[in-house]
Amino acid sequence: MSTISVIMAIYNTEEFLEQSIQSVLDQSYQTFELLLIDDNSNETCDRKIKELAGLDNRIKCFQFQERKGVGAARNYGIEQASGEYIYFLDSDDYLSPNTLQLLLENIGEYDMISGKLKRTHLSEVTEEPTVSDSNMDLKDEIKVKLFKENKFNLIRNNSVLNRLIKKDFILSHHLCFAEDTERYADLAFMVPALLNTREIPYIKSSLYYKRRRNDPLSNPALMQAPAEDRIKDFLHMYIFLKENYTQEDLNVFLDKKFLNYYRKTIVRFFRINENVDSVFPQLLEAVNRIDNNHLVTKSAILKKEIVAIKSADIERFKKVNLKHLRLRKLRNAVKSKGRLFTQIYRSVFLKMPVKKNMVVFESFLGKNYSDSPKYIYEYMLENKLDFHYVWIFNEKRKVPGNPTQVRRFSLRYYYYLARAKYWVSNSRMPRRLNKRDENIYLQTWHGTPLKTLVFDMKDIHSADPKYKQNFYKQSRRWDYLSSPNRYSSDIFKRAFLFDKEMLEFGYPRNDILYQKNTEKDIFNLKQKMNLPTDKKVVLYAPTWRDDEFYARGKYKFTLQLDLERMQKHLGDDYVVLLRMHYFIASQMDISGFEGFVYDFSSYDDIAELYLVSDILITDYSSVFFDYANLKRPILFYTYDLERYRDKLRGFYIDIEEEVPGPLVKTSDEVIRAIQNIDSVQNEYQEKYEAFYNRFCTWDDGYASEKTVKKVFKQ
Ligand code: C2G
Repeated sequence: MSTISVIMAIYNTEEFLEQSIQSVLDQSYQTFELLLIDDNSNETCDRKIKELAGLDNRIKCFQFQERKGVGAARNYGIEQASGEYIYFLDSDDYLSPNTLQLLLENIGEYDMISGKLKRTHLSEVTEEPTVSDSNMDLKDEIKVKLFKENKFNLIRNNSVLNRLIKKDFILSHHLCFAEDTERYADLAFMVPALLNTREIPYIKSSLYYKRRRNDPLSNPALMQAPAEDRIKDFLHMYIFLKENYTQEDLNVFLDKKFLNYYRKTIVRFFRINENVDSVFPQLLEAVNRIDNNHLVTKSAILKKEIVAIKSADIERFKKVNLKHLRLRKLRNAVKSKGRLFTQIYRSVFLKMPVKKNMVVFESFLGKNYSDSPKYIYEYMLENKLDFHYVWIFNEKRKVPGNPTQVRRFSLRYYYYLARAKYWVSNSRMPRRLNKRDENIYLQTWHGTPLKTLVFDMKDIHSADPKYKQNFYKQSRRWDYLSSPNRYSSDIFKRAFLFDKEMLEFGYPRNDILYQKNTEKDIFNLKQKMNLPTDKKVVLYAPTWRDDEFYARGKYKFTLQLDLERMQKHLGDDYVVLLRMHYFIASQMDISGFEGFVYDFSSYDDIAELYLVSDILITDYSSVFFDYANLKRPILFYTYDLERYRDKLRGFYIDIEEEVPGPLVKTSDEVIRAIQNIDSVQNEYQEKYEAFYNRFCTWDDGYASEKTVKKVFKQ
């Protein structure tokens, strides 16, 4: 039995380490040693390494006393390895159980064999083939790369990962990683490896999961470092390889790689003019090594730019580069209407002066007239404050006070956002908007958190994998943040990394629950909604599921309430209002239930629905924190609690202990609880009071007033 030495360089990856190591221990091929090279990680990570090293006596630990980088750590691993084969695994990645077996079974006389690299944001991937599945079609899927084309294309991803390599081959060609660069160190290893091989087999079902880190701020991966560092490493490696190897096919590959990288990354980096100075000397050194023949097919402007760099005249280069950037902008602008508008926004609207008395409001991404922005606006309107009001909507609608209405992402949208001094919104605004120095941005947010938020979240299961990164950038612009209770303030500070002014006045959106909770107002509302006034109302308002979507922002929802049974048992006394979350794109089918079920999913303001309903059914939505202000009964229809809490999101409070109502799992339990709602209420009275005291005492009907006085100094 041959031994595989799995080499893992580790630097501060304690949160991923266990899974990574476990995936090696779980391999179907068990003759291996696992070398952990700790590149001077922090204490928490050290502790984790020691703890995990005790799991199995095939794990061997080595520790650097100072940080040397991944290249040095891997080279050290090769020196220490006793196996006939070497395999590199990064300490935040993990393997499918049969990866090593498949590689070893098929390497034969070759020096190296490759498997497939899959990128993922998740810690768990389900669609892995099993050993027996993949054995069946093994012959078909092993592709031997014969290098008919340029063999260096094999390292388009620059990486040594998921390749099983014979140790003799490494030693006889003195293959080692670069130690003087943090990134691209693999190329120093892979280039001579390829120069010395004719063929490399590739086996598709041997899987390596490469983790895309979703939190580049708290714990960046190497490639998530600032652009300047990455560029400098790239240029360094390009120069090194050009200096050391002259083979024609390698040179074609390297120049192509350089020019692509230049176009895609370096030119963008130069959008800020001063950036040129920091990399110019190294860039000049690199460009001097380009073979002119490889420039022939390139665009005129790129050629001109390369010539300008070669002249070593930085001012001349800056001029040409500026032209290139302008040309690019123009090309982008004509490509789509959206881009054109953004260009006009940047180059025209943002140059116009800011209007001191203009306020732009947006609620739930322009979907409706609701939530705290609505109540702040109405307070300002009723008190006749001297402002020009603008609302962002997806469609035109009737709104009191006749404000200016703009369609989201229209040219007017950009115009008003550029000119208004104040922005009031309950969710994030797109990154492409620039906040100006005079701008004041009030973020009202949209709920007391039950589900973990942003930087408290681990894996991101939603349709937007760049969520954390984008959130961070977008939330840096918030000047004020509304908070409904002390609990939320504490979480917002941590989970949003928010350090500006928290408005601890309760939620403006809940003012109405104190001001309009009268029989007369409720009667009027029911009439406005065309609801029967002689029946009790049950409101069902669930949240969305992060992993069920058609596309970004368009989530699926399958109704799990048995409407037929509900009608049979409750139909004489109750009507049911369905209210889907604003992300849900699925249409509710309520045909056959007319007069019993009403779909209020596109109704503007859920606060009005709270007022007319006698019982709320929800799940993990923040709606119950608001509804509790009314002290009316709440049922938690949590049919997928384990999956939602333990896999998708995680909660801040113990839902089984702390919420002010029962957790029910079936339609029958929902029906029974409604039939016995008085005894449910009695049973939960104490918990309800404790809940109210913890989450609802800041709401008193005056949050809008206090907010306006603070933000608008009125
Ligand atoms: N909402 C609604 N109808 C629903 C669910 C929610 O109108 N069926 C509104 C409520 O105002 C609610 C808000 O959208 O408070 C946020 O909805 P959540 O279900 O709590 O989910 P999410 O949008 O993910 O926000 O801190 C709060 C969290 O960020 C949750």
